[in-house]
Amino acid sequence: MINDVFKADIKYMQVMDESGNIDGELFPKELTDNMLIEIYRQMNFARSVDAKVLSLQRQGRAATYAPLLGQEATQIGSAYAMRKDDFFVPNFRQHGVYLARKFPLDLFFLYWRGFEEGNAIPVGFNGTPVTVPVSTQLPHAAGLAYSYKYKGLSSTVVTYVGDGGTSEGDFAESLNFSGVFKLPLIFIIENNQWAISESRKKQTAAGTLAQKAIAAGIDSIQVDGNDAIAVYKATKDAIEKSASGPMVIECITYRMTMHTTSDDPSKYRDQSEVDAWKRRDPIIRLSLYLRSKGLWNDDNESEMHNAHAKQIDDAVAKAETFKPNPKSIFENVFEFTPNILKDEEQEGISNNFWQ
Ligand SMILES: Cc1ncc(C[n+]2csc(CCOP(=O)(O)OP(=O)(O)O)c2C)c(N)n1
Ligand SMILES: [Mg+2]
Repeated sequence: MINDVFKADIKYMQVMDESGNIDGELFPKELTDNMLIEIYRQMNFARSVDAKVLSLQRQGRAATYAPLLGQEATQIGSAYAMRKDDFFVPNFRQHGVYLARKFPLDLFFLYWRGFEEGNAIPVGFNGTPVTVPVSTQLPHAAGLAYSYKYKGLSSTVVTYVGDGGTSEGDFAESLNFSGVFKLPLIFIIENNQWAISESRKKQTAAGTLAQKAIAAGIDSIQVDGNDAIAVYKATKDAIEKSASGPMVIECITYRMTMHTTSDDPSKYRDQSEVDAWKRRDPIIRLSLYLRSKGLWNDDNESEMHNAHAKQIDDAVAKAETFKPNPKSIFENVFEFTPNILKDEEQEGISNNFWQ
């Protein structure tokens, strides 16, 4: 005989379509008009900050940068669902989450100017620094979630990984560990269809990335990652039940521009693909909804952009006054500075390198 011993399916959720129409059954009851306006503002703020860093980078005033353009709904929708005491563990592209969780804007610009001092997380900001080695943030997230559970705290850890990052061993290991120990951990897969020049299609033969959770005994869902309301709802629902275990949320979104400022996507993908995704722009969709309800108009839009521009310019000006201390290259590397580094530091002092 042959019996089925296991069956599973993956659901896809969208609450707001590309024209701003809402599925009333799924719309979260607690989401007020003011909250939606705030989500819309945060998405615009993230996009404006992103454009600013890109422009600074092109002028030689910022370092290599990974833009978030197109991924605002995934980042702000999930950030907005998090509670203050929840902990955020990013990779290198979640600028929108940092900003929505009120990371100091001048420190943000400082880091992307190339100064590690900007990556020093202020006390009370529940998040880890930017992590570039792909998926290495995930075992840390699992460890944090384990510690919350061990200490009997009710906080949830929300971590982010790209589509490419789901091919790493660290992803499978973190899923497995959090499934076994039923950790309060939410994995947000930011499936932006590309891992530098490697397409989602070539990344894995799996039909969805969400289904990778199944083998670890973890619930998962796929959501429209350009629909801020769907991402908010999926994250909120997952946080609410995180005391009983982890959850994987695959957000279907699109990286609208280059991987980083060192990349040229025209070498490996067609403009027609990018154009097709422009119609699914997460900001336009929410704007259509708010305007259709009489909650937003052109005056609100220009006032918002003016206020954001001022806030951004002030923070850039502050970040650009920063004077690095060259001696800081010796700090925070070893618990005790080895003699060879002490000698180098001394040599620098003798030669006035630090003046
Ligand atoms: C362990 C490791 N391998 C390779 C790289 C180089 N690298 C940086 S980002 C990236 C692709 C990541 O793609 P994805 O996980 O989809 O995230 P996205 O950049 O699309 O947000 C690679 C290969 C790295 N940083 N770390
Ligand atoms: Mg990707």
